[in-house]
Amino acid sequence: MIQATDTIRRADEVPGVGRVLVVIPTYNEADNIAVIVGRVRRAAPAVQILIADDNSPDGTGAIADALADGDAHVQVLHRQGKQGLGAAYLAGFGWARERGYQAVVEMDADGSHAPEDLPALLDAARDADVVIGSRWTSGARVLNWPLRRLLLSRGGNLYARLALGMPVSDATGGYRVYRISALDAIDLNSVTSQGYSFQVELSRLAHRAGVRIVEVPITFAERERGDSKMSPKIVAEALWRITAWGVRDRRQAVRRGLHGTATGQARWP
Ligand SMILES: Nc1nc2c(ncn2[C@@H]2O[C@H](COP(=O)(O)OP(=O)(O)OP(=O)(O)O)[C@@H](O)[C@H]2O)c(=O)[nH]1
Ligand SMILES: [Mg+2]
Repeated sequence: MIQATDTIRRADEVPGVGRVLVVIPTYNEADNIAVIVGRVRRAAPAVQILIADDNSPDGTGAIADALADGDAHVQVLHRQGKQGLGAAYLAGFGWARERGYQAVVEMDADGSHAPEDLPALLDAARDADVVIGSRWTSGARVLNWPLRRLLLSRGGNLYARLALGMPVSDATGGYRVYRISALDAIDLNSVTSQGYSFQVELSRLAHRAGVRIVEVPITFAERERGDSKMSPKIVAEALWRITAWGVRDRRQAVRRGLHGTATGQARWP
């Protein structure tokens, strides 16, 4: 009996990491959610999946419920309305912490983040607190992205790196593993981002907390179905927030007599 329980427990753990919850935020992803859940289940059978749906008008929540009914590895967090990616992730992180998970994964529902890359990310998490799936490191590939999106991502990352002094190639990327202990080291209550500057904000906070961050090359593909939620408002939010953080960091560095260096940088691998 004890042996059987042990076997079940180990089957639901990722070696060297523990119990892992993949949080998939959704807003109008009815055409994508079943496909992505199926791919995650095949690529990483040990992980649990939480779909964090913001009451999508296209019925994504009901499809998610049906998936959860048929699979004990899938659960759904129904949220009241569209509150942004950052809020959905923070709710998912809290859900994971309350239930004793050791790590959470961020993954888009639209197929841009290949579940087939997840084993490599989890493998890297054995020796890291945060793993960033990077589009802009050696060995990564970006498929079918229009030039304007490529330029936006490269430009945004260059700006974030220069403004915030973070030696990370893809601070805006949203395919990540966080150990819960790393999230505990970050003051999540201070997070204010709503759109995809959430990813930059968490990169910055992790960097400042001095946790171990590694990047793993991924194959990123343009979404095939459904509509992007990217908007000029989301880009503008990222731009002004990065600028404000950069100014604040520099002021702090000056006050500490460390002009030009960022806190925690020496601990970055
Ligand atoms: N719960 C929730 N999920 C959201 C919200 N906004 C976006 N998402 C989800 O977040 C993920 C990323 O959104 P996308 O629209 O793909 O944004 P993006 O990847 O930056 O943009 P594209 O590259 O154009 O697809 C998807 O799974 C969305 O369904 C939101 O307000 N609430
Ligand atoms: Mg997308």
